[in-house]
Amino acid sequence: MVRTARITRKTSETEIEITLDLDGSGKNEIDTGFKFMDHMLRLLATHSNSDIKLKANGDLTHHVIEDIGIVLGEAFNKALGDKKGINRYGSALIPMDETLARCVLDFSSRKTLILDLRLKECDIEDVAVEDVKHFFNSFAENAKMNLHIHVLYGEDQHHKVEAVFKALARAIKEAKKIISDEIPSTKGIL
Ligand SMILES: [Mn+2]
Repeated sequence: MVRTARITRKTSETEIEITLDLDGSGKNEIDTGFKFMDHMLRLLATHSNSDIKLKANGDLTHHVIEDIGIVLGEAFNKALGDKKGINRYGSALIPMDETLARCVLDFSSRKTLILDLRLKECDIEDVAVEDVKHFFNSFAENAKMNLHIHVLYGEDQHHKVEAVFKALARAIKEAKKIISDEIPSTKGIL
C-alpha cells in the first residue's frame, strides 16, 4: 500500500504545492518563505519519518502559514486513506533544554484541537505567535484529527514551539504506524 499524497492549492492569496510520503525516511525540501516555518516543518518531516516536499508563496504571512496548515493537513488525511491497520493514537513528551512539550493525538476523522502553548504574544523569529496557533488549527481540521498540545513549562519562545513540533512529529510517527490489517474502530470505519 502506497501512502502518499500530492496536493496543489492556488487561491488569490497563496499558492502551495506539497508532496507527502508517510513511509519515508524524513527527507525534506521545504520552502515556505519564512525561515522559522521552514525550520519547524523540517523537524516535522525528520522526526515523523515522513518525506515532505513543500513550496509556498503568498501575499501575507498569516495567509501563507494558515494555508500551509490546510494543505499539509489535507495531505496527511489523503495519504492515510481508509486508515486500515494504523495505530491511530500517538503521544510524545519532548524536552528542549528548559522546555517540556506534550502532544497526544488521534487520527479519528474528527477535528478537536486543545492548544496551550504558553506563549507570549510576540514574534518568534519571522513568524507571529498568532500564525503558529492558526497553523495548528488548520492542520488539525484538515488532517481530521484530535490534537492535544500542551507546553507544560518553559521559558524560551523558540524552544516552546520547537519542542511542540518535535512532539507532534513523534506522535504522528507512532499513530501512522501500520500494526494490523483492521480499521482501528469498533464502528468498522474511521
Ligand atoms: Mn531551533
